[in-house]
Amino acid sequence: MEHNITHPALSALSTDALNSEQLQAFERDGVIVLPGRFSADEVESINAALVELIAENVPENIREKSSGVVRTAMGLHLRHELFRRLVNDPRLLVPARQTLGGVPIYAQQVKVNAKEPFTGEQWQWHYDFATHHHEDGVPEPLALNLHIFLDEVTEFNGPLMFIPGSHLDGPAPTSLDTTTTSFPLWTVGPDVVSSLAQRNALVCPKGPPGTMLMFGDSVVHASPPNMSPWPRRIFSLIVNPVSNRQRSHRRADHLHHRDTTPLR
Ligand SMILES: O=C(O)CCC(=O)C(=O)O
Repeated sequence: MEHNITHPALSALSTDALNSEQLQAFERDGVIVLPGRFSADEVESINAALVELIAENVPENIREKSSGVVRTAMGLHLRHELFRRLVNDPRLLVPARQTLGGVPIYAQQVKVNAKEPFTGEQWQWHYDFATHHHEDGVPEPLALNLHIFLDEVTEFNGPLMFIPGSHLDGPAPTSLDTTTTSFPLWTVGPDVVSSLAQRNALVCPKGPPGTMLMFGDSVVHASPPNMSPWPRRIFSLIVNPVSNRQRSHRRADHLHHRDTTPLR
C-alpha cells in the first residue's frame, strides 16, 4: 500500500517551527491549535490504515466498558509502517522539540482515540502527567501530547475541553479513577476543576481533519461523550525527553514504550 506521509524533512525547520507569538501562547495556555498541518489525503491514508488495526483482537486495542467497541488503539508505530513514519514526522516533532529546548525525545505512547457515533465514552477531567508519574515513575511534567484530528472535530462529536493555564501552578491534586474512563486514569476532582475554571474560561479546540493540537503534561482537560451521529477520531503521539524517561516498567509496553531511542 502506498502511504502519503512524505513531508520533506529539509524544509521542516522553517515551515514547522512555532513563531514567537505561538510560543508565548503555548507557554501561557499550555495548549495550542495548529490548523492545516496535515492534508486531507494524508488523513485519508491514516484512516484507511486504521480500519484493519482497529479490527484486530489484541490487548493494544482498548475497548469501551459499555459498548465493547475500540476506544483506543495503541502501539500503532509498532503495528503499521505508516504510523512508524508518522511518529518521525517533522510537523509533529519540530514544535515539540522546540518547546523542550531541542532535547532528544522518544515516543512514549502512540495511539488513536476513537469515539464512535452515539456511543463514544468520556474520559474524566485529568492531566496526563498524573498517570505518567503515578503509574510509570516519570519524574517531571515535560511530556507533550501531539494530536492530529482524523475527523472534523465539532462541538457535537465529543471534542476535548481544556482549562488553559491550569498548568501554571504546578500539577493539581489527583486520585485514581477506575470506573468512569475505559482504563484506569488519575483524575482531577470537581472542586479543583471548579476553582481552575473560575480563573480561566474553558476552551474547546475544533477544526477540520488534519488540524494539529499540542498540549503539555499538566494541563487539565476532559473528553465528553460523543452523542452525535458522527465519529471523532484523533491520532495522539506522546513524546517525552529521554532524560525524563519512566523509572517504573510495570505497565504494558503499549501504555508507555520501553524503547527510548530518540525520534529523528
Ligand atoms: O481522545 C480522547 O477522547 C481523550 C484524549 C485525552 O484526554 C488525552 O489524550 O489525554
